[in-house]
Amino acid sequence: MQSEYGVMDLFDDLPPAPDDAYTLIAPGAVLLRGLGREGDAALLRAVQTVIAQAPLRHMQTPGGYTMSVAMTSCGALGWVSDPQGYRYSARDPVSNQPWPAMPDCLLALAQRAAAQAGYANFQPEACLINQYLPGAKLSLHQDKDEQDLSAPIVSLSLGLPAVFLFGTPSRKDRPQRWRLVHGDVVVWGGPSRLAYHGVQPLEEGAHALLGRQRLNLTFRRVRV
Ligand code: MD3
Ligand code: FE
Repeated sequence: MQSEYGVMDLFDDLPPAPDDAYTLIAPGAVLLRGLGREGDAALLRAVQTVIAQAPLRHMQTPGGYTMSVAMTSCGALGWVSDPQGYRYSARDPVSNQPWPAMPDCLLALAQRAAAQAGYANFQPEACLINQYLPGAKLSLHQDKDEQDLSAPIVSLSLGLPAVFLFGTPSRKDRPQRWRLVHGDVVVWGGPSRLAYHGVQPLEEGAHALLGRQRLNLTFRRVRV
């Protein structure tokens, strides 16, 4: 397989042959440019159905700050934060109800993306939905609260573009910057699964379908 890094040669099992939209951005991190663009209206409707049942909310960090990103979840598990810290929970603490089911079109897209990146049988239990309004950002962090670190995380970006920061598993390494636009899907697995990452403050703008916001969905396998 060709790649500008040549790193795929290090894998015993090569992922499927890349098409035009396949970009290896780091070992184990595959950008599928525009994979979510074609079905965007249906994807957005599905997200809006979730948000109607489990509204977006600004969570508190364990350090006592309020996040600028508003979040909610769907699927068997969702992401919650309280004074005890961050964790996955089967219920939405706002409603005390189970999270809304993961809509089929969202699950199907995540599974298709994972398969294209070389992960067959991806079964996400959680889909976290992040809403960025202009100025919202996400500081550099690792996602390590999932028990199953062998599964990738799949992300879908919708709406306004964002500058995504992507480092390595060492906080000392200076992150790369990638512009993620509407419809971009990225699969983060293998050596990239524990990479530090973040999002720069969202620039002002208006997207044709989503208006003055960016939505990011992350699909996660939590339990082994
Ligand atoms: C690389 N979200 O929800 S998505 C998050 O755009 C999160 O809202 C960002 O970081 C956003 O935790 C980035 C891309 C992403 C998600 C998870 C990763 C990249 C990742 C986990 C490991 C490595
Ligand atoms: Fe993250």
